[in-house]
Amino acid sequence: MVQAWYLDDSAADPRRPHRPEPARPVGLEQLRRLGILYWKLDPDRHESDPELEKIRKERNYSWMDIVTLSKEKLPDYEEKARSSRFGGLIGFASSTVIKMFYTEHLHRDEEIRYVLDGSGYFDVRDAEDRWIRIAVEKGDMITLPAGIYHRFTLDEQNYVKAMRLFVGEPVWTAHNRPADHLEARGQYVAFLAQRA
Ligand code: KMT
Ligand code: NI
Repeated sequence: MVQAWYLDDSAADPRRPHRPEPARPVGLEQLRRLGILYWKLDPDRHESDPELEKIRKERNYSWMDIVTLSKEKLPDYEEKARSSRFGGLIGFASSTVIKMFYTEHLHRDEEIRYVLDGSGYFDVRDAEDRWIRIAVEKGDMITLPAGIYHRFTLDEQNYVKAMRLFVGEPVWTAHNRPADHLEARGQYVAFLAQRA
């Protein structure tokens, strides 16, 4: 099961777990109330997995690619035909890319990731603006709703290989905080209020 917890206040390396003592775990139900969905899949079957196909069909995740991120390496495409796409980030040093992921931001669309190998941390803001850390690892598929403030970092393994999915043609634009004027943000805040 996916592990999540409230972040501690330490300013140490973000790749460390930052689990407070005593622990402050966060469950799947709490994540669901923030609009975050989670599935556990078998990544060894990702090329022909009926479970994955079902999710893609139900949620209209028509587009996909696979990216690899590591501390040393540039974002890398397995499918060379799509090599022009890394949200326009091709050509940046990998440390720059990784810093961009870790800058708090939101998107106008869902962020859907399926971890095929390796691991990492998605940090998301709860309804009271506190950071929750979600540790994703091999087999974890997660969607962050449009308008949620979040960030991503590799963990101490420094390696993740993930499928990115999208409804229609992908738009990777990250709107750094503050981005409260965006419609997607307004809609997300309304969604949270309606659940409170
Ligand atoms: C993103 O947009 O934050 C990423 O693609 C990070 C790597 S996927 C786990
Ligand atoms: Ni993002």
